[in-house]
Order: sequence, then C-alpha cells, then structure tokens
Amino acid sequence: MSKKISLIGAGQIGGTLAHLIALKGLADDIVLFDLAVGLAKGKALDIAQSSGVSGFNTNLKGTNNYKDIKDSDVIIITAGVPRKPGMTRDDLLGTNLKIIKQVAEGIKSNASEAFVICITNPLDIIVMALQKYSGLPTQKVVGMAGILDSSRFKYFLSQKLGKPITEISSLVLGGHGDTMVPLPNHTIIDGKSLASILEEKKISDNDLKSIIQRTRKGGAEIVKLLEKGSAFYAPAASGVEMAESYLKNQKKTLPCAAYLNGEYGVKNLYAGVPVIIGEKGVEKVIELKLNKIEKDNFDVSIKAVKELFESAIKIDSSLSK
Ligand code: A3D
Repeated sequence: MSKKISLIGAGQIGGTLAHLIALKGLADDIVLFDLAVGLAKGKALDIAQSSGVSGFNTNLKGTNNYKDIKDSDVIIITAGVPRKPGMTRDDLLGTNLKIIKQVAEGIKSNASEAFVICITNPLDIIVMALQKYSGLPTQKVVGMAGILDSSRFKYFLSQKLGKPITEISSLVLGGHGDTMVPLPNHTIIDGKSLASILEEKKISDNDLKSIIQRTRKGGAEIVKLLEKGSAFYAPAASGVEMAESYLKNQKKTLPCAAYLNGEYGVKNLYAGVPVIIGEKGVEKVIELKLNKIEKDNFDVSIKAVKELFESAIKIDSSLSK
C-alpha cells in the first residue's frame, strides 16, 4: 500500500527529512508544508530533480494548504523558530506554542489518523501542547529528542574510546534540555558494560562527566558553531528512524518523548523514556530499573519539564485541561 509522509515546516530539518525519506524510499508521497510556500515548493522541486541521479520514484509536493496533508500516514513537525546563539530551548516557548496550535488544528481537520512526530522545541512541552490542541490519541503523538541525545552521547564515547559507534548502545532519558539524563549504567560498548570499561581505566570518571556535560549541551555547541540556526542532519535522521519503525512495524525500542500515565512515577506528562514504536504508534513504555543517582537525575529533569509546562499554561490557560 502506498505511504504518505507530510512534513510541517520545510526549513533546515524539514528539507533534510524530505531528502532522507526519498533516499530511503520510505514513502510514495512526500508533502512539504510551510507558511513560506516558496521554500516548500523550491525544496520539493529540488529534491524531485535529484531523483534521476539517486534513482527514487517519490512524488514530492510543496504547499501552504493543509488540505494537501490529507490521508498522511506519518506527519513530522518542525514548524517553529530555532535557537539563536545564547538562547535556551525554553526561550522559544511563546512563539512556538502559537505555531503549534495552528499546526494541531490543521492536522485535526485533515489527517487525524496519522502518526505524528514532533521535533519543534521546547520539545516536551510542545509535543504535550500538540496532543492537547489536536485531541489525537496519546499513542499517536510523540516527540523526537532521545534518539538524537543518545546518538550524541554514543558519538562522544566512540571518539574518546576509539570504538565504532555501531558497537555502542546507550540511552538518554528525561526532558530534552540541560537536565537530560544520559545513562552510563545502560551503556554497552563492544559487548562490555561502561562500568567495566571505567574499572579498566580505559576512560576516567572525569572524562565520562565531561562527555555527559557535552551531550547535555550538544545542541548549544552546534548553535554556536553555525551562528545561524540549529542542528538539522542528526535531528532529521532521528525523526526518520521513528517514522520507519512505525511504517514498517519494526517495534524498535527507541528513546522518545512519550505520554506518561504513571510509568516512572510520572502522570499526565510527556518526557523522554524508551518506547516500542510499531504499527499502533507508541505500543509500550519500557520501564528500566534506574539506580538511585539515575532516578534522582530523572526526577530533576521531570521537575524542569513540569515547571516549563506551568509557564505554558500561563501563556495559554486552555492547556491546563
Ligand atoms: P527552520 O529552518 O527555521 O525551519 C522552521 C520552518 O518552520 C521555517 O521554514 C518556517 O517558515 C516554518 N514555520 C514557521 N511557522 C510556521 C507555521 N505556523 N506553519 C508552518 N510552518 C511554519 O528551523 P529548523 O528546521 O532548524 O528547526 C525546527 C524546530 O526544530 C525548531 O523549533 C528547533 O528548535 C527544533 N529542533 C529540535 C531538536 C530536537 O532534538 C527536539 C533538534 C534541533 C532542532
């Protein structure tokens, strides 16, 4: 059966998503939606013109009309403003909340059956607002952050240890902000636990601490280097992994911002946890055993997400319902 993916926001991440999805042959139809319609149409045409070289048969369309997202299987949202150097993700809240309300209405009226992946920051709050504004089921609305944060953590470890990143598995949980929680105790490198690698002194405690800090500040490091805009290649690749697991019913366990209904002791909040993504959307939240330090750090992160959601309610009281 033919598959359709719509991308709301055709900026840096939106364009990269479209290109990756076409190269991977994940969809028959890709719609790029943006208020800046020339940008959406231009990128759609540019990517379509690469199909003769890359050899894909995907229909690409740029639009600013929500009717064009009808019957989408997957929608990935990047509409919003990114950070400028010196800004935190939280500074984007007011502007991106207004944008996400419009996007939610467009999806509710035209593609309410879709699996919706949100990337717009501040991630945990925007995905929660998106679910509330759209009224879509919680298992069909999910945020991308943990895959990216985990990939950054794995990359820094691979560089330090001189091991291929493909031999490293790890997880980063919690909110997508400076309080995110990389999990050294759930990290396996070349079949060995990170704890045993620490014992063998192949990496020092201080090295690990600075890798954790660099992971937490991974987005800001790129914002500073680029001077304009924020990371887009790795965020797009991460969003595609989620879409693929849903469309192909791969049932991969992936760290994502998912709705928690008592799991990890958290109720009625979106935050980063491992989830199984399959044809029903978020099919299960996996509850990992966290040690005391991990649990304490996770709780600090949840507190930060809750506080920011309180700020969102001050901006729009309808979010308290
Ligand atoms: P950018 O290149 O500016 O693209 C955003 C696009 O959204 C622009 O083309 C805008 O025209 C468009 N837009 C604005 N308002 C609307 C609207 N109402 N309807 C439709 N389109 C609209 O940004 P980007 O692609 O670099 O980043 C997009 C978002 O992702 C930002 O909020 C970033 O902070 C966020 N981001 C999140 C992560 C995570 O890991 C969660 C990583 C990197 C970036």
